[in-house]
This record gives sequence, structure tokens and C-alpha cells, in this order.
Amino acid sequence: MTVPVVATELHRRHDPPHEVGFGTVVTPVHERPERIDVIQAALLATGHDLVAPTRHGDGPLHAVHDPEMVRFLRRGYDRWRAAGGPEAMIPDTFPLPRWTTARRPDAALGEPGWWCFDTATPLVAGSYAAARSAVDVALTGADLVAGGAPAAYALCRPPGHHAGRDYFGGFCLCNNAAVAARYLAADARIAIVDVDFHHGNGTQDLFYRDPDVLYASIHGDPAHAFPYFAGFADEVGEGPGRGANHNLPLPPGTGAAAYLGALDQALDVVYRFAPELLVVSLGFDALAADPIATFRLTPDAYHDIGHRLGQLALPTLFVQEGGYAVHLLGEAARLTLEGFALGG
Ligand code: OKP
Ligand code: ZN
Repeated sequence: MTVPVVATELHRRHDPPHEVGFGTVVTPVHERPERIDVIQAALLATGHDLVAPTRHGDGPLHAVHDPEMVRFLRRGYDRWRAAGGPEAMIPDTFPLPRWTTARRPDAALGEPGWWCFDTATPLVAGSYAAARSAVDVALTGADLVAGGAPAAYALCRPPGHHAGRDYFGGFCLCNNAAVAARYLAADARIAIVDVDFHHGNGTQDLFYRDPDVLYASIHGDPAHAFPYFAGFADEVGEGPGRGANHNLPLPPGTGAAAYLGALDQALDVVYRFAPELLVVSLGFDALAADPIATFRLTPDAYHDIGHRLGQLALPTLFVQEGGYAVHLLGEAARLTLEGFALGG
């Protein structure tokens, strides 16, 4: 099976000089352009086809994200610089939800903490161009699967699953998979399976009350892992969405057998939901070699993951999320599609 791989060079414009992790300057950043380069090279070398994204306008983006946040992503950096902010825009002060009179600041140096929830997601001059292109990459992939392709691979960067309606963070600016899922949900019942090591708190949040989009995630237990504040098994959806959110947190050190067992459970829930299309938030940070995660998969586990996803026999949009062991990302991506092609 040849899979269209949607990608653009515009992702390179998001290339921050450093991030702050656990209060310490980290350079180079984990979420860097080479990640996409190696995946793209491996997939094209395997015979998959490169497809350029098409522009989709702001409609599908604003259906998911607060236009005011999008405006901040577009304009906030220039205001920050004009006010004397340094090259990497990282929040200085965060308004905790317990701060009852917190209001959105006018101050350019204060505004980042209103929208961004961590210190690991610096913005630079080209960040918005990259984030906007990643959304178009995901939407172009969505068009391909809606149009009859058995699968498409959206090579999004920066990733997206930590971004919610009016917040961003965790290396994510716009929630590419959620924008694609919302767009596809106009015509089809959608399931999102998130196999990134981290819980996709933004995606969960965006569909938490929605009965028509299932979210199922296998991830590092937030009792030990980022994003810490969400991703627990008792988060099952709310109101009409109750039962359409499924979290499978796993402990540090989880290997392939336990991982694939949890994936089988998640895919059983997906199967019973009877979706018409599948969106996969595909992260490769469950690899043992990943520098920021604690599972112990080897690349061949992605063949098994792909195979299980393929057994659902649904049109499937793969959306790139994380994965930071750069030297293994190409192999993991290739094996995922190879397993998927075995089908159901
Ligand atoms: C994004 B995705 C390390 C802390 C990292 C942010 C992790 C974002 C992961 N100093 N915190 O889900 O792969
Ligand atoms: Zn991740």
C-alpha cells in the first residue's frame, strides 16, 4: 500500500533556540525540524508519495480554536519583541485558575502566560507560519481520506494534541488532529486514537462533551508524566459525551506486551463505537530511546501498533505528534505503515 505523505518545508520556520524544562534551559530543543526530515526521508525512500498541502482558510481552525488565541499566535511575537522581549517567547507569569480576578493582560510581556501553559513551548518569528502550515497539512490529509484514500500520513510539525480551544503548550500550538477530526466530523462518525506517549489533554478537552467524536488514548500515567493535570482513567467524558472519552494510563517502564494489551482494549472501545473514519495521533515517544518519556518500546512495536490499527479496516488519517529519539523516527514511521498495510 502506498500512502500519501502530506508535508511542507514551512515547519522549519518554527525552530526555537532553547526551551525551559524543569526550570533549566534546554538546548537544542526536543521538538526540532530534523524530526520531520528523517520521517519524510524514510517514508519517501519506502515508496510513499509526497503531497503538498492546500490552503484551507481559517474556518476549520476557528471551529476548534478561539480566534483570539489564533490572533495571539499570529501577532503576539512581534508585540513581545517590540516590548523588549528576548528571541524565544516563553511565558514569565501564569494566572492559576484559583486567582479569581485574573484578567487577560494588555502588556505584551504578560500576555503569553494567558494562552500558553508551560515553559517548553517557545515561540519565534516563524512559529505561526509553521503552525498554520501544520493545520493545512492535517486538513489536506483529511481531504484525502474523506475522498477515498485508505490512509494518509500528515507530517505535522509542530505537534498539536496538547492544545485546547484557547490554550497551547507541550510543544503544541494548534491542535492539528482535532482540527482535522472536527472537519471530518461534519460528514462522518470519527474516532481519535492517540498513541503518543503523552496524554492528549487538548484533544480530550475539545471533544469532552461530544458524543460523535470518540477519543481513546494510551499514555504515560499522569501521576508520573506530563501533562500531569489530565489523562486519568476516570475522565470518561461529560454530558452527552459521557462514555466517548477513554484513557488508558500506563506506568513507567511499560514494554510492548503491556502496551499492545492496552491498545487492544482501546481498539475494542473504538470498534464498538462504530466509527466511519479513524484519526491517529501518532507519536513515537513510547520508544525506549526517547529522551523525555519512560516506556520501553522498540521500533518493531510500531509494526504491531500499525497492524492493530489496520485491522479496524477504516480510512485512517495518521497525524504526526511527538517522538524525540530522532535517529529512530524514520524506522518507526515506516514500520507503522507497513503494519497498517497488512490490514484487516
Ligand atoms: C509533546 B508531545 C521535559 C519536559 C517536557 C513537554 C512535553 C511535551 C510533549 N523537560 N514537557 O506529546 O510529544
Ligand atoms: Zn508526546
